[in-house]
Amino acid sequence: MHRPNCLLRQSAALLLLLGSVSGLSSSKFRFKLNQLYEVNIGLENLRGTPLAFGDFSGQNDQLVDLFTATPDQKTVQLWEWRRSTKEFVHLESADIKVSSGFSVSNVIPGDYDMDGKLDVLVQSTSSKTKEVKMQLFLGDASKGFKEYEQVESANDALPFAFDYDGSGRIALLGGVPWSQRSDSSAPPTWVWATASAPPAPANATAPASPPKLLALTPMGLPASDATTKMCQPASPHSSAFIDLDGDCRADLFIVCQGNEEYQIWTSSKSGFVYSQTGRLPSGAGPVSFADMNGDGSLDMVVPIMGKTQIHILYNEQRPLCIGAAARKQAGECREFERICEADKQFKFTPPADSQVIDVAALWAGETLLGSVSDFQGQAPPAVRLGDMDLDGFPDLAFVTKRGNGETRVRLVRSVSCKSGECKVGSRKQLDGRSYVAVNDGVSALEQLGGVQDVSFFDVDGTGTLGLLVYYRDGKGQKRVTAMYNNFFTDAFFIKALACPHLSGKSCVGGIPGPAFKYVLVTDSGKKHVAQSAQAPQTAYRALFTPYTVIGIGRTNNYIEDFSVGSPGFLGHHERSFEGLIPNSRVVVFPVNSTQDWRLELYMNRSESTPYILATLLSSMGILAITVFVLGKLERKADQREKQRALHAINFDAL
Ligand SMILES: [Ca+2]
Ligand SMILES: [Ca+2]
Ligand SMILES: [Ca+2]
Ligand SMILES: [Ca+2]
Repeated sequence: MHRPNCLLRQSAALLLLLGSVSGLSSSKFRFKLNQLYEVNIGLENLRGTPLAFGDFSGQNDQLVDLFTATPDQKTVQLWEWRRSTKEFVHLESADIKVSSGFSVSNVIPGDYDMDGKLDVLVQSTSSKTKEVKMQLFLGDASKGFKEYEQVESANDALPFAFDYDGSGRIALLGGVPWSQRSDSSAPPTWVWATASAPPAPANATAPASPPKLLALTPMGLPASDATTKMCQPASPHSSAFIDLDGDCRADLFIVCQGNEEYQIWTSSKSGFVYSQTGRLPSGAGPVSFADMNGDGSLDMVVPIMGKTQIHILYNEQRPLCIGAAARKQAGECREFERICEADKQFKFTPPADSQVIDVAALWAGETLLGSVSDFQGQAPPAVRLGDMDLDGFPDLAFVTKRGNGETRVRLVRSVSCKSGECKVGSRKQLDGRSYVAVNDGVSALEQLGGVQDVSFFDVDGTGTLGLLVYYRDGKGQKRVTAMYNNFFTDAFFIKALACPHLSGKSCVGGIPGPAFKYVLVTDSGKKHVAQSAQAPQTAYRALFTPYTVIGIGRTNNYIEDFSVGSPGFLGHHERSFEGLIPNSRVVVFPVNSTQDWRLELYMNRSESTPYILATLLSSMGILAITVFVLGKLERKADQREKQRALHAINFDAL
């Protein structure tokens, strides 16, 4: 299905029209003004901390369910999204209790056994010993979860999800495990991955025991890389599985112990190869990634905790070939047809040259919130990146604190720079962006005090990113609420998700590490390539949704080139699809050994669909009436004609 063909488009349009019949009566999220609205979506009764998003029921609708921890952090709860009532409902049968002496610190949802149903890995920490217990629960997509295996414990830092062997299966990467903690000669990084099934003994009568889905082994690296050791992840860390050299294949980004340096290991056919070590700004909080300047490379956004600065460290790669014929010959730029080509010379802007957003200059007297209060095993809240206005450039959401302890969610929009005003990067060659405070239409956010954390999510599945806000109310109770984004409902988007092809039709967890790279046209008509990543971080309540929302601005054109990369080591790790329709949901099933990737396209209902349907139905009605009336007139005329003919014959007979 390389090109979504005409028939597909027509049937999609028909489905869309039929779908909107039910949509005509739904007005839960119809608002008039361009602003944020706090919405009642069943979370009023929730007490606890949000942990992760996942699609438990797996209806392929890209609506998400929410995993939370109870206030005492002893139980994981699942809040399931009900389509009919448009609200979350606590699914009590899916509650998971953790062992006594341990507190839930994180969950990593995903399809661990590849049966098309969502499973969940629960990470809980002992505050006394720092042991991180990990339990894998397999889901049944309706009632809840059953414990499958006790995974070997980690020590202190939380392991995060990646693809170890290019199979599309979820594996975990972490530091020295609990069982090796006193062995000073133990390798610094370890992997929890699916062990290959042991061959059944020839004379066995009983079935072989089921394979371990997350068996512990030291991290294997190509023999050629014996010189540099992979560093042990810091605790807490913001390590990620994300494409950083531009080949659309996810690489490893590890925040090393001490929180001053990071290492990048690029993915290749032979495994993970050492690329570079870099420095983080001092006092760095959790690193977030997004293509901030829309040049096709994923950049770093680093808050300085408890201070007022957010640093943007640009990923400097070969630029696209635009009006640079000479450089094209020298191979200094990236051609449009080869947007998923690696640039081995890539590097990040050093901290001294980073672009800095000064929070205090936008909101006087406010600093970044340094920690989430009253949460054990915590990490500082990250800067959340999402394209709120769908213009193709990520915007920021974060939590600030005033001197008197009041906290607020703040939104910063990325806007274009006046030409030449902000050249960024170490050689001042990249186009930067300007960042402006969003102060209008956010009164719903202003009213919320005691905010602890925020994340982006698409509330009703229509493609605009709303907010999930975690706060403590006046009585100190842990609460969660949602904000509906009614600012920019007229811009276009693509919602993308890459899934393991083994899981068959349904897609619940996605796979770790896919990259989406695409050619966009800005509102001013300029072409550029941008990149997005699918849930690149999974430790420390990273709160990514399984799908990726990609803003494509107000140009209602087909997407010329939409490239998808998966971490596979075999054969083809990327494919490009042409002619995607704006406002559609795209589900890709990569088959890395062949070019047989499957792309499914779903159209989203737009605001005007009910009117189009009404117009279509009324025109059909008018046509039907016209046909009926004309038919009747015709019959009458026929009868008259016949009678006249009859009279004529009788007259002649006389
Ligand atoms: Ca499963
Ligand atoms: Ca890569
Ligand atoms: Ca970039
Ligand atoms: Ca934006």
